[in-house]
Amino acid sequence: MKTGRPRVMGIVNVTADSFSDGGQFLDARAAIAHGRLLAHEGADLVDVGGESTRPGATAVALEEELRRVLPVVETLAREGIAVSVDTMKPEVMRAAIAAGAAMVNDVSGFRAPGAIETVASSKAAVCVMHMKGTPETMQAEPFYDDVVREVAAFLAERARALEGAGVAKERIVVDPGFGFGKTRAHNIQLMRGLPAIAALGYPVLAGLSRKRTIGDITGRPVSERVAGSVAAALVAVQNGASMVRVHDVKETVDALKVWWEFEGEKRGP
Ligand code: 7PM
Repeated sequence: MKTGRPRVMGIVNVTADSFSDGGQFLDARAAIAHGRLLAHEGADLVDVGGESTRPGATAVALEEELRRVLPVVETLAREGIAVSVDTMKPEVMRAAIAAGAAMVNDVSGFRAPGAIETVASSKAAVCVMHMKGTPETMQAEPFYDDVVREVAAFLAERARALEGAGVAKERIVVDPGFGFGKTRAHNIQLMRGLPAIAALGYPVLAGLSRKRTIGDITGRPVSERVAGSVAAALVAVQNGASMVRVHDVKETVDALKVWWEFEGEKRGP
């Protein structure tokens, strides 16, 4: 259900490159500063993640993820910035919601035991994403008979499970999970199939920012994928996405403003 202009979710990664004890504090400070910048650039919300959900990433321990993410969520939320937390762990969901997170973004689609109950007992919005396998293994020869049908069926099943546990439909966003157990061809099929995913009746979030498919198409390294990513965000919105998850907020907001003025209002809310 498309209502109104497309929204922008800005990406805030809380890294752990720290060597010393002081490093943890500095990493949080950098992430907070980045979140403030993205909000200032026009992000409707910022997605704070401790890098446990990245393709190829090994799992991050609970205590470590809490240490990275919580101070950032708490500080940004206290400043009135809408925050989503990118995690697969119920304990992190619970703590982040208590710290003021307005949304939980789970790339595993709330499959961990207790994840559904945790968000159901809160008022937080949820983003249900499709991922084939786990972050460690998902890019090893992913196969689908029909990627759009399979992703749509998974998202519908998870959304129903959330609703069954008491999460109101209005709180649910779905995401096909570009790049999560998908080849370039799968990502392209999913982009073309976004209208079918939007037809499930939930707002759709699309995340293609700086991803490998953008690199494959443009031949550009990660540092030079802004224009390709902005183009992908526009196509996603054109195909029915209500929200895009991006690194380059300023550029994406400008592009979406222009798109909305020329094209968006035609469809209207
Ligand atoms: C390396 C590769 C690092 C990919 C980080 C990533 C999504 C997400 C991510 C998405 C939702 C990134 C990804 N992608 N959550 N988390 N949708 N809902 O580009 O597409 O940040 S991690």
